[in-house]
Amino acid sequence: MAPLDRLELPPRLVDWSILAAVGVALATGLTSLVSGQPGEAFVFVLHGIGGLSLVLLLFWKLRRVRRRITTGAAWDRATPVSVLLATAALGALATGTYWAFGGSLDLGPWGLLNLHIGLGLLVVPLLVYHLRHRFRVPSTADFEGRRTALSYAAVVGVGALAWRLQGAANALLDTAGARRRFTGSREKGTDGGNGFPVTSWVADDPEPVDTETWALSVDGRVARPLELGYGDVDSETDAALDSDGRRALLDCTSGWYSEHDWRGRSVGDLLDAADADPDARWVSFRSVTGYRWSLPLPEARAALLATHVDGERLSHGHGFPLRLVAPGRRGFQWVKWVESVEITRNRNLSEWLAVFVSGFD
Ligand SMILES: Nc1nc2c(c(=O)[nH]1)N[C@H]1C(S)=C(S)[C@@H](COP(=O)(O)O)O[C@H]1N2
Ligand SMILES: [Mo]
Repeated sequence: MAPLDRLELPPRLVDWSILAAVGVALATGLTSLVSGQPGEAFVFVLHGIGGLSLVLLLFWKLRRVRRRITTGAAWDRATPVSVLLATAALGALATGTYWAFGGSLDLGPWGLLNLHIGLGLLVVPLLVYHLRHRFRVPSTADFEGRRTALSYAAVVGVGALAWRLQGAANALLDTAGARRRFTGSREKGTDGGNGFPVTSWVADDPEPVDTETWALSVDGRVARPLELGYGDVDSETDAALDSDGRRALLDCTSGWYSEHDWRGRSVGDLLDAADADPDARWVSFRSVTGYRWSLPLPEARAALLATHVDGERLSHGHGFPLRLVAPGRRGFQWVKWVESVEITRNRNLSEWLAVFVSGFD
């Protein structure tokens, strides 16, 4: 306690630093959901350091305001929301830290990371309300002094050090947290065919697709629109298109990853067969449920519409008859039960909505 007492940070500076650290944690947290390439690992590192700095700053802040909360007479209109805000923030920090150390939680269709994301998002409206009632314009006096600068550097330094120690402790104890990918995800069911987890949004739960009536359409900015039956795309049968294989890793934002040998149709071949407009820029993949996602044309050409995983025909849960395999993209972009490939000039931003509400009629 004594060394912390000597590190005196002016209250306003603590408050502003908390705001900055929350901003970093939120921005990196949201960005992390669409980051999966090794070059984007820094997003996850910053998220960890931002979160751990926040633990320290909140400790300071709560020490300062605790009497305003424990003394009933000091409560005003905004206090209940402030208490909720502190609860949500501490909850987000606790779930994030617990995850990093290998913890899990079974909440039916959701897990610990979903709870972490939910609490983190809950912080936003509560913080906006809190700021509307408690915001004070800072003065330069809040930020002056060598002592302040030193204390401040110590906070960030301790945050980064805590992050390093967390990694070392995980490795030493060999926790499940030590075996996670740079995205934080843990391995499940690699090379085991259809045996890996099935993850769908709650409302995205179609009936098994009937290949008698199912067809894949390839249209939009193409000279020759295609309509293909399952016999035309099945990589087990002889068809007009060659089958293609690829090893790729699916990394779900709910915290697991799985690497497999996928086989199916190269999207590039399909686009060639349909004579796609080379000036088009986006390829949209749509599910029978309405769920959809787009990839830039060059990336789409290198992607696969898979019929098989590790030599097994895809199960219904994994997207039979056809699912997108988009190497380097996060799992939610790997559209299942694909029935339409559309080549477009501009990206259709409605897909951001579709990934959340598809399946609702
Ligand atoms: N149509 C559709 N595709 C979908 C989803 C969905 O809910 N509906 N879930 C996505 C998510 S969040 C992930 S992680 C992967 C999971 O694929 P899997 O269920 O085969 O493991 O599929 C993606 N594709
Ligand atoms: Mo996912």
